[in-house]
Amino acid sequence: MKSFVYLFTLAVLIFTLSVAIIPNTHAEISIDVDGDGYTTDGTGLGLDCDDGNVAIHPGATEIPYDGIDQDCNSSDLTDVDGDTYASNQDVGGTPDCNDTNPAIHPGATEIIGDGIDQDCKDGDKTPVQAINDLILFAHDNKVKTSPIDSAVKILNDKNKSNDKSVCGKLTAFVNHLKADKKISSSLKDTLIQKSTAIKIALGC
Ligand SMILES: [Ca+2]
Ligand SMILES: [Ca+2]
Ligand SMILES: [Ca+2]
Ligand SMILES: [Ca+2]
Repeated sequence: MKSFVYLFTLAVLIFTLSVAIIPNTHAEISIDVDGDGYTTDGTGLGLDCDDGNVAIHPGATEIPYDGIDQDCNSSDLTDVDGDTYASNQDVGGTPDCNDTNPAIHPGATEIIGDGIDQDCKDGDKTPVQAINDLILFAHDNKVKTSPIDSAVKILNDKNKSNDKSVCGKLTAFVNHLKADKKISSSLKDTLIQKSTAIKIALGC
């Protein structure tokens, strides 16, 4: 019995010593090589996605379009104005022709005749170009345009005094659209939106 107690005590002593002497190989080693306070194991100020660059860490100033993720949010900044369209400096996707203005992007509402290309397509439009495009778009969608067929001629005849008559023609076209039950509501909405934009440009 004595020898058993002796052996047991010896075993406990050896185990205790081994735990104390052998280093824990699984322990995390916190590293902050670049000294920005962010580490490779998330201790300190947080996890650093590049421990070799002091300008890269969570909360760092993001530099747009450089292909580098400075603020460690997993991507470079390619949409500065936050309109969900990446800048034309970015490769791929639908480009934003003005990444400092959220009202300008592909598919945005074009304000006719203001000198600015809001929808990033074909530049700004004059009211005449817009009516021409409206007529072509309507014909492509098999919609009759008789109320506005003379509008382009009226706006192009260099006689400003009759330009306002186009307002009435556009109103008649919109009423004709509203009454036509064969036109889908989405197409109707698009045509009415385009017509309304031209009326605004003409000061109707
Ligand atoms: Ca860093
Ligand atoms: Ca960047
Ligand atoms: Ca934009
Ligand atoms: Ca415009």
